[in-house]
Amino acid sequence: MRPFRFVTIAAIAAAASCGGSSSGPTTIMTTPPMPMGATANITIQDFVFTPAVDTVKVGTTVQWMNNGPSEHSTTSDTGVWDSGGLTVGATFSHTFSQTGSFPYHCTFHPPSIYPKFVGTIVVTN
Ligand SMILES: [Cu+2]
Repeated sequence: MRPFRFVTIAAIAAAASCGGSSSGPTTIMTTPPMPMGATANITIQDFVFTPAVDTVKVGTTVQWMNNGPSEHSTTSDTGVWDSGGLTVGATFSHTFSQTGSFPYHCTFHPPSIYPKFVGTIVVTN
């Protein structure tokens, strides 16, 4: 990978240096290579997150969808993310870039009243 990438950059530099004046658009990828993260889906219902515990790899984007009928949120217990109010059918996504265990709840139906309406995202390498 590394030798190929170096050669590619060298080729682009060479092309740019001998181009001199701007002769039309040059196609150069400006977006750095991003790791293709997986996605995981969690549904929110009255009153449960499914799956309640989801183990994902670093870089995974987790998407919550509210299947209602009430308005809900997915809110990190430690302030890592907060969807705010999600109406029926609304989604919220968060990409996990660090390992750890991330508990969350719904601010509209707090664990003090709905002790089983909680979830945890476990992020591993
Ligand atoms: Cu709720």
